[in-house]
Amino acid sequence: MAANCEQTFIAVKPDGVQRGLIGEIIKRFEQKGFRLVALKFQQASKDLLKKHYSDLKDRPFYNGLVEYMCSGPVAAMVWEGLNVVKTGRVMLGETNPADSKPGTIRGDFCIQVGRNIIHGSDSVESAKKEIALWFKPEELCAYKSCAHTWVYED
Ligand code: IDP
Ligand code: MG
Repeated sequence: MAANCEQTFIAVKPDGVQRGLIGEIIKRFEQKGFRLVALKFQQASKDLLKKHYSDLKDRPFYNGLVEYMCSGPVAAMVWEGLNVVKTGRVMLGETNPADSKPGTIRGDFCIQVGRNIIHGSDSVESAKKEIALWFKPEELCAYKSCAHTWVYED
């Protein structure tokens, strides 16, 4: 796969949705130059969220995290581009908004770790797993962005 076809899974969590931040978050990824390849607004099931956060199942906050994540709809997305996983995490900020710099999404829009408004894959490997969990292959759109040659050198 070409380097600029790397993909990451981004989800606006229920608090981000309720606070009207879907547009702001999409705007930041769009204006950076990343390409949206899938977008789904859904009430995720507890089963899906338990799988999504299965790595954290032994943590004391796990049950509360699953409850929070299914407390309302989420906006699930796949974004594509060069180093999008790592850069996406930089754009999100730290897990705890208190440690997130202004200019990052969590640094600008939230206060507490249990209401940190957005999820982003932490590695290319977890991105692949998360995309497969949340989307069917046919839900990912293949298209060429007309901005491509203005975003990338080649
Ligand atoms: P990440 O979202 O930055 O990748 P993870 O460590 O994977 O952070 O944790 C997943 C999510 O679990 C966090 O985004 C946050 O919503 C929640 N979380 C993490 N640590 C805590 C905690 O100490 N208390 C409550 N919720 C937490
Ligand atoms: Mg994580």
